[in-house]
Amino acid sequence: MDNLPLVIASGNQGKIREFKKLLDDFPLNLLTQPPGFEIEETGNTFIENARIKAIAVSQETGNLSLADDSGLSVEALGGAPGIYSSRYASSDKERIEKLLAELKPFPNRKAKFECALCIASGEKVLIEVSGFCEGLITFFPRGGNGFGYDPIFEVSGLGKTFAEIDHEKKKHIGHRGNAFKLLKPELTKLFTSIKK
Ligand code: ITT
Repeated sequence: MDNLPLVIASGNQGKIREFKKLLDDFPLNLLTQPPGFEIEETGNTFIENARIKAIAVSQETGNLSLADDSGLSVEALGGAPGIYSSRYASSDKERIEKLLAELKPFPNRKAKFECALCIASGEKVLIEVSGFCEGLITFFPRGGNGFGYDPIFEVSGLGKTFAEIDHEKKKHIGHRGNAFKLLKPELTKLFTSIKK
């Protein structure tokens, strides 16, 4: 059987790089969404936004699609930036600076990354899962790997930020990797049902 086409419904290159590694083992023909494709994220939760993106891209392309809605929720900021993580400021650098400035008065540095994944076929949601990773917000950025808020997120119990560990390690302990652990068996079932 030919590899199954799956469109990664994301314009975020950091996420796309991680997806490519996570989906390595599957007989998939990974495609990117049409250039310039934009969809308004009107949901109130990560899962709602993942659903909105997956359905829109699947309807646009006629292929199965996989969307990720993710973000960082900081306890002392009442869960902000949360679903607004990418809209919090206009570049990774500015987002990090803004978050460190807002958190400055608070001794509580606890934070949590969440990743909701959705696979859709047209308007139909086939799989949805969520993964998490707990940690602390550092006082200064550390490390050169990854993307987004990685340099200021120190993983609980590890003493290193996401930007100080490699892809392989993030794949095992990160929120996206944890969501993928739940997605994998469902994806295998989906392949089996499509082949029948
Ligand atoms: P798409 O919607 O096109 O996928 P986006 O960047 O707008 O791209 P989101 O709406 O899901 O995606 O926003 C997620 C933001 O949360 C992202 O831009 C990062 O700033 C942050 N984020 C998510 N996962 C992250 C990770 O693994 N490491 C660091 N930052 C992350």
